[in-house]
Amino acid sequence: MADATASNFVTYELRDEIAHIGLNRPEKRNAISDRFVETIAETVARAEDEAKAVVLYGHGDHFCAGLDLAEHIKKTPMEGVRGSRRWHAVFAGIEHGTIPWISALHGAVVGGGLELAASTHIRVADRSAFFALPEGQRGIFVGGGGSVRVARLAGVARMTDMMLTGRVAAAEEAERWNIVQYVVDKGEARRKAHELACAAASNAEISNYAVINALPRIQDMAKEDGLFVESFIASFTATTPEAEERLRAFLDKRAARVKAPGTS
Ligand code: 1HE
Repeated sequence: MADATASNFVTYELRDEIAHIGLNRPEKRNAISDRFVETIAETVARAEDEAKAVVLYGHGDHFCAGLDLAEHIKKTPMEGVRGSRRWHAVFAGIEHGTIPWISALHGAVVGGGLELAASTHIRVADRSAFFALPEGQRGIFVGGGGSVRVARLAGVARMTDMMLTGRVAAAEEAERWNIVQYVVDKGEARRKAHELACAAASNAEISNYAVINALPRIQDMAKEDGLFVESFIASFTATTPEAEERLRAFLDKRAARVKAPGTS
């Protein structure tokens, strides 16, 4: 472990150029207050400066219990709007930044915690993880980007069910619903997320940037517009000096081959 630092709400350490960012308010199940959001914003900026990828996890028994409900009582409508827009801006810094984020999920991944996880690029859950959107039970609505990101991952029908009925998904169910991409044994999510982050960090930076920024935007475009944009990004990335070197390394048999699963 190198450069381990802890600030209010978040721990940060750099391992193999991967930033490990830990939500650190376990006594409140990592519920996100206004100050907590600002700490996340500062940590996003630091990771962008120093790391090639990020592993995001939660300290204690849960990833994140969502919005700090204690703080949310007695807000004015405009304070609510500003708060929600701030979550949008900070989470957009994750989703549309320059480096891949992998979230390692365990315990409760609920409300704003699920919205935070949905703004990362790959989600790994251990078998203790459970997923819910209890906003309806609290008399509120998603405000951290869930209606866009969770609905796109799981589909509007599933998200509607979760919000109307309080349905809670276990890790395997969340994998079937496309909310998470990997399910691992209890306690293994952070190790698996680090392995995936290292794999992503070994790619060309410009390819990673294109994957995390172009792919979601292209999904929002008409088919022909998407194909048009794709051709420019393909050409731009393929004509960099780094691409030339990586392509040559493959042709000179200096680069690893793609291997079938289960072979070494
Ligand atoms: C909290 C919060 C919170 C816990 N805000 N304080 N999120 C929710 O509706 C989920 C609410 N939380 C829970 O359902 C449970 O706490 C958990 C399933 C996550 C964990 O259960 P457990 O038994 O381990 O912990 P606990 O005893 O319920 O909570 C421990 C303490 O954390 C307790 O405080 P204490 O002073 O009595 O010790 C809880 O009050 C506190 N705590 N969760 C504030 N969320 C941008 S819009 C997003 C909208 C949403 O996120 S809505 C969903 C909110």
